[in-house]
Amino acid sequence: MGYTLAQKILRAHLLEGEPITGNEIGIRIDQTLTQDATGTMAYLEFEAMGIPRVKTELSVAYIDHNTLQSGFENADDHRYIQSIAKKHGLYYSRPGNGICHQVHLERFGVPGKTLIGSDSHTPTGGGIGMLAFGAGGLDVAVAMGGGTYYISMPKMLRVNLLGKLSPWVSAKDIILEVLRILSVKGGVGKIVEYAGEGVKSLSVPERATITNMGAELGASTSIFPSDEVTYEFLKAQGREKDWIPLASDEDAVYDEEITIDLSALKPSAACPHSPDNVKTVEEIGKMKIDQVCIGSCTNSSLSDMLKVASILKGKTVAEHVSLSIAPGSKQVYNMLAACGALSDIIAAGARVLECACGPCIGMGQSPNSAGISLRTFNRNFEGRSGTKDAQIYLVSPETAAYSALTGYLSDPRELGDQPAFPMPEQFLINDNMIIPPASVEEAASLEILRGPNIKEFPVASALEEEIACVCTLKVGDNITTDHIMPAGAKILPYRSNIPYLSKFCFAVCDESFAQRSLEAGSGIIVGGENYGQGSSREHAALVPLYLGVKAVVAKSFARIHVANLINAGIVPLTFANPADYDKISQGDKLVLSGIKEAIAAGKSNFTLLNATTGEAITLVGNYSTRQADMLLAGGLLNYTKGNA
Ligand code: MIC
Ligand code: SF4
Repeated sequence: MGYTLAQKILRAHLLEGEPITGNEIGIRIDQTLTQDATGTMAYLEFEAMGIPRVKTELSVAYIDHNTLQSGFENADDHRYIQSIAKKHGLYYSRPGNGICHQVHLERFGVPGKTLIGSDSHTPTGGGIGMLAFGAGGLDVAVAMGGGTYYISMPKMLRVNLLGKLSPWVSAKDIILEVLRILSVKGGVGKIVEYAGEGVKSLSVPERATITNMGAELGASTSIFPSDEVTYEFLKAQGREKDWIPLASDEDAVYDEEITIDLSALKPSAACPHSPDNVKTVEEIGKMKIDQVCIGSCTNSSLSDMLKVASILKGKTVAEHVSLSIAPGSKQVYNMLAACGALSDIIAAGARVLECACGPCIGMGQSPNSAGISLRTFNRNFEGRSGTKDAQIYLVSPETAAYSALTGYLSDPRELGDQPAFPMPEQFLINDNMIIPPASVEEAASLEILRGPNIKEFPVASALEEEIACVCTLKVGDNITTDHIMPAGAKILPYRSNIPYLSKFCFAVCDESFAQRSLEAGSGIIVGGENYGQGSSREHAALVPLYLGVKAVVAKSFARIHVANLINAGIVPLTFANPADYDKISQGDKLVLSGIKEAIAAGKSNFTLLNATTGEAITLVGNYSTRQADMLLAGGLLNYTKGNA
């Protein structure tokens, strides 16, 4: 029996465990990346491990999220990360050089290698055949130190692509279709592999748009084969030496398969407030819009921008619309300038932003009250834009640019014939904004530059015999990390200041949660399905830890978040019977007696007593031995110290 592409890469990197679906396996990580919003914490954790130099083949620290410097905080964090990178053996991508995933694809990604990044969209690397995972900062810190990365062996899902896209229909419309079919939970526990004759017709940036938004499926990662298209891309980046051909075996066995006929797809949009709430532009109908934002790690490649420029050329953005455009990298920006396309963008009235995440993470460009915003981004969670009642629609660059001109959500197929946008034979290569690490000798004398915004981060204590506390919060299905620990321009500068951040924990759902938790001293959170979907931010575990949260009981969890909870020493449990969710109300007194003994004994069923109602509820916690030991020790840092 043959193997799928992902299985082959996993097997080639396997360090521990049997690669049987659902088993915990440990793999070797070749490359890591961090961005600045999660990076500061990841490097504080790396420092706490006391390892002088990264042990990966390549580690890169990017600055792309917290680029708005409205106080000293972000600039201080940039300096801290820069000094860490130089001293500890990492490459440093300076602010202005671009969004981590776009730059990594252009300059560093290698087919067949493993990559983990402290950002949930790290699977973008799957566009060139890398096996790339989003992870919490602590997991990335461990990998930088040469440690094993653990995942539960995923199921394999094949997406069979047939035919070719019609003019003005885009890679974004493909992944929106996958999201429509599978939903934001549909990829949980799975690796999504793209295959079929349709693959050949997709360029690397198009493939990367698709693997990028695999994060929104909840998938462990997504991957395309490495073929001639990949070769041409790497060659144009001056990196043909990095290319190897990769594909799944003919007789590979998949757990699931779906087929998409590319020629049948139409321009689509993910409607508020979920990336899987997908309808075609036709179905949504004529809708007046207030804002259009083009960019983000999903859709900011040169080809995306060239399409946008050609649509905007010689026209003017509709009077009632604000259009912002952020090219994904300095390479893209520079090439747009060199070929004159930037001039078309500027002339049309677009507000050109620096190469960074920007509006995608609420760093500026929040829409007007109840504003309708079309964005080429990957997430439209409530409040994420910075305007609580804004209505965000996720669309392709083609739909975005054309709609910006008409002022209404519009179908770009109305534009008629589509010109060709071939990939350049040679990208403009200039790595002058990537600083290499210092030599080992030089590194020894380098100082780490710390600003006053860096505060101590919480570390759990060893698990107690029993957890007895109040349910301090009960929430519903699909709670995102943007609910748990919101981002945005006002809060993001405090990612290295957990006490300050904690004031905003769950503020989108319940503004009094933080205060109530501090007063209670300890608590249990109860959630529905897919709790913790979205970003990789470990702050969504560290901040609740700081606020005394001991356990989270949910119907199901998102992959990265559950790993972050365990790393932090918070016990994640699911309901044996999801209907028991109704047997707990906020404010109930809950008791998990004998939890320590049960986890130590390797049990997977636990009894929770609702002391307020007197009802007993069965909970499940299927921990590997390593995870159980981490929970007993009070998180990964304590566990690692204990094993040192
Ligand atoms: C996001 O898109 O939500 C982020 C901001 O990139 C996060 C990381 C973070 O919270 O810093 C992610 O996707 O992991
Ligand atoms: Fe940045 Fe948005 Fe991509 Fe997250 S999703 S890495 S905030 S561009």
